Amino acid sequence: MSKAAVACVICAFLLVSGYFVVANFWPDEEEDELERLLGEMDVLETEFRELYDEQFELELELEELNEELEELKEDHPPETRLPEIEDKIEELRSDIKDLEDKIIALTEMLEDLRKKILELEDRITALLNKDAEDDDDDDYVPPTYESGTLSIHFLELGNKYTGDCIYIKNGNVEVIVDAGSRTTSAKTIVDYVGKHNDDGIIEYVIATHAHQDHIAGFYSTGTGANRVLGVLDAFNIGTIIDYPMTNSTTVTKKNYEDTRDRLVETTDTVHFTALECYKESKTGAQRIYDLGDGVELEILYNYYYENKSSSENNYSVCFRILNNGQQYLFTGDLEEAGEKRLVDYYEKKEGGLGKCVLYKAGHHGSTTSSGTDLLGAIQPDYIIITTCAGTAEYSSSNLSQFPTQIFISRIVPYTTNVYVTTIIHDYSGNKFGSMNGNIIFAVTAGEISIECSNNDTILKDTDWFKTNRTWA
Ligand SMILES: [Ca+2]
Ligand SMILES: [Zn+2]
Ligand SMILES: [Zn+2]
Repeated sequence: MSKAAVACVICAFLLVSGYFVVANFWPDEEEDELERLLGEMDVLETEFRELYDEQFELELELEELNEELEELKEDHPPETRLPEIEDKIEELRSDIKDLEDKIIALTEMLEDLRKKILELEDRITALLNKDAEDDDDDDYVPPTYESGTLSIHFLELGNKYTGDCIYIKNGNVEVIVDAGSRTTSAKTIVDYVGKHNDDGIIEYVIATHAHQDHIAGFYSTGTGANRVLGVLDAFNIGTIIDYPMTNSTTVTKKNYEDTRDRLVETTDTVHFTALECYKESKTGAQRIYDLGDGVELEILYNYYYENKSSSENNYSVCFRILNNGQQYLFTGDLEEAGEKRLVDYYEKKEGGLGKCVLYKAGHHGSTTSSGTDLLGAIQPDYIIITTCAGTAEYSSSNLSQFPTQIFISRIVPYTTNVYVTTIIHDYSGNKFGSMNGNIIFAVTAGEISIECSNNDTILKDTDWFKTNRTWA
């Protein structure tokens, strides 16, 4: 996690809804205190990351020394061993012991740091909760659907950050895909899903990749009165499917994985990587999960499940929902290189991915995803972009801000049915609001409907679009 990103996790607490900029109404001392705590958090996160990397290096070194020792012992059996070889072996053993001690010490330091970070998060939450409660305008009641309807909900995340959380409901069978964008999104997501969930069980959870804006809302934060339940603790979880590969060393990733592992150890939750599902290489791991009423969840093969990439995004779990002849495609933040492999693989395997009525725009409508190969292969009728339109989070140049002009130009040939969750009014001033809002794509007996919490205006007809983009 970048330093700026960590600070942002906390900034998100500032905002409960829409246009309010709570910080502006704060007494100066509280604002100063918040600033101080955020600075402290920044330092701790950096320290955590550095120690984590150091530990990783030492583990590699340890592995090498152990190999060297084994080779030496093999090459020189005890009966023929010369004194200088004995000395060398002793020396190696002592080096190994030193390294092991260092690694143990580092592990303890990392654990301490993590506790400190959680405590700090607590204090920040407490400070922010003071003001946040008054502004909670939670009067939106999402529609309920009769049985036989499959609904796919693209959620707003309660802050100005781009990220994913998709809630899929088919009767009582539910899937949550990602829980972004920051730890503060957990409450927003849990509240929303809680309004729809009847059985307390989320049958499937998919964590596409280890980026903060996809996993930060999965785990709980705070203690006592400030405890905020993450998605994994708020519901009973059936099967967790996640990324087989990661380069990440962030505390966010560790917190998510620790929570996942705790559930697996202490509850009935099971966990598979997407590769285990695709290969069905573990008992219970399936390539296709039956969600009932002719609806299936199919884990697709992504080359980067088992090959290294410099981009974490390429490790994204890819899957499709098959609904009585219709296909809906989800590729997380998969980038163009990964998309090309995906298209190619399914081209060879089954003559192509085939038309996908619904496509969740890869990587929030960035230029690095939704390449022409993928779009050509799936010919989407509906595209949902989970982002804050016009966000300066990743770029200060207008045309490169999500959804980018290049991305728009690529989707123009396929459909005007394009929807976006959130919009930025003033990024540095923490002002954001709903674009379409929470977007629900619902299908009953093959009939598609789109219902949004704010409005149903398609992207190209919005004021933001008319000012900032061209439909060409
Ligand atoms: Ca359920
Ligand atoms: Zn993302
Ligand atoms: Zn990502």
